[in-house]
Amino acid sequence: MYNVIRVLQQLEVTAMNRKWWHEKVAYQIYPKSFMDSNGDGIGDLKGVIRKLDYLKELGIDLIWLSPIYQSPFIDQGYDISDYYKIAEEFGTMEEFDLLLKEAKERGIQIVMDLVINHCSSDHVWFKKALADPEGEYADYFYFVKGKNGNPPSNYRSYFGGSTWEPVPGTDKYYLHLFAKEQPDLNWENPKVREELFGMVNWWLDKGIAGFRIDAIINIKKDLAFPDFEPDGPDGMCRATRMVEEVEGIGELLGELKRETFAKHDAFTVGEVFNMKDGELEEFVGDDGYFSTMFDFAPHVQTSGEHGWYDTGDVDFLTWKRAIINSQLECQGKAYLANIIENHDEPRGASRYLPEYARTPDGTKMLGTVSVLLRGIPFIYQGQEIGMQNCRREDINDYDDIDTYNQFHLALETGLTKEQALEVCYKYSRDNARTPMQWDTTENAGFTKGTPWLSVNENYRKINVAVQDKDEDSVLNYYRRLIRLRKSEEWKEVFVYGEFVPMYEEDEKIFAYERRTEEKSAIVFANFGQEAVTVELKEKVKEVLLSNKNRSVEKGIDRISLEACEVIVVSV
Ligand code: TEU
Ligand code: CA
Repeated sequence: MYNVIRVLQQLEVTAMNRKWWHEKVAYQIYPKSFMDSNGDGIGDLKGVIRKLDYLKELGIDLIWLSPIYQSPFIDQGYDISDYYKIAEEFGTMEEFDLLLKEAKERGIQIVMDLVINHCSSDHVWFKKALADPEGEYADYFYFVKGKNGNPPSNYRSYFGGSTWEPVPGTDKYYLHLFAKEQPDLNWENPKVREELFGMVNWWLDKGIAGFRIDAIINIKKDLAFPDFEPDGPDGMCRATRMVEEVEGIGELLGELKRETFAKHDAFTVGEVFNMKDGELEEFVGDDGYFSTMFDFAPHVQTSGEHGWYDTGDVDFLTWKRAIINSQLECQGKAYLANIIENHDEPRGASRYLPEYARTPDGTKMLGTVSVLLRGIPFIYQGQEIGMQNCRREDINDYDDIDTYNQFHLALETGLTKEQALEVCYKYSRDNARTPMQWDTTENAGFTKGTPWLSVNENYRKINVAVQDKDEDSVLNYYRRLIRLRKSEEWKEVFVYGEFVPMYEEDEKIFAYERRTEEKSAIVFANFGQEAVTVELKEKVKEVLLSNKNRSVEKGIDRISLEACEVIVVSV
């Protein structure tokens, strides 16, 4: 009977159609901070090309490039002024084509960042709109009449302040959910959709594998722009209130997919926050709008209601439960993208590990539980060497619009400058944007010039060159971890196998099984400070991976784990 149930469960969890990208391991590059080839202090495409062999050796199949389009960089490239041009800071279109070719030769595909909720206020569309607020380009944006001398509604933008900015010389305002230099594009206008779809197809025709799709949940607006109950002393409410309430995004996303991605069998990963309950399959099921989307559930569970200043520390059990819930919810329905950090988040090793575990062993443990989950792993540059948050004494040492905003917000609530800087140290987006740490030479080998954002001083210890030579390093561990996931012997289990949580309520142990009908592997991690013993129902066959170079006796069914020890065994 048990076996029958097992087989049925198995059929259900593997019911999804197999897709070409399911087996891939992805890597996010933040180009500005990856590798500078010409000494201007800014990472560039030639720098990326130079490091392709490094990525190949790590086991990477897909590279997501954060935006490389022409931009005034008000929001570090997430404000695009020409979708068809490469930012000159990063290089030329010829260099981009060379990158595509060189990557392809190494079996690596390129995924671009698609920022289409908004463009830059420097985009020619917006300039034309401002020049003629009654003309056709005004309709590319949301130009809306104010109410009694006030903006049309009381929305607070993601980066603070009203989402409405006056259109000079008129009684209208334009909408920007992010910075005022990022006007929102009017998705209700068929011409806008046509322009955007044409652009998406142009890039896909070039041979990129697909897109990471920025802030996409925001594209549907309630054109009545209703006010909502204020949620702060500024009398405003988060603009997400409107985004959460409005219906009808599905039509837009369905059309986007039909007109572009579907024609190319493209891989797409959505940045989707605030999806409504029950929409999982519609978004990322077998025939969803996107191939996959990031699992942010474990990342938002401590998000402050008002900002970084009231964001709580990660509680192990809450974090673990969020991951387990996502895993179970998606089984047989969707294949999520798993991360521990990205360019908007603090470093995972600084955030999810308790202080005593912020060591190479702890970092390997965190990487293991994340990379072996069901779903496509996205490793963020520097994660594979255990890069950490970066402390700064002066707010001017940051270069991020949201960090400035959050710093001032913290001061306004009465925090001292020191306390506000501490908040930035914990949550600033620049924690993940410091230059990649390549070696022990000045500026971590990232640049021969002055880096646009100063390097983390710990680069002398934490860097690629030193770790490359050390068999026991975080880097070499990550190489083994990825190799295990992709190995002929185990990929079926780690890519398609069922996810079964173990020790679910335990406050120190993170454990789960990945299994198919034929095979099973179990991950045990001890996030606690004391040794623990775990028990297995079946007998251990072999150790597949260990951060303490452990071997265990074949046939045992109890394993004791030291603090910060992780072990992957087959049973
Ligand atoms: O982020 C979208 C997003 O929802 C942000 O609110 C995110 O939570 C914020 O960065 C937290 O500080 C995307 C990009 O990933 C981000 O880098 C951009 O700034 C943003 O869109 C605007 O394009
Ligand atoms: Ca450069």
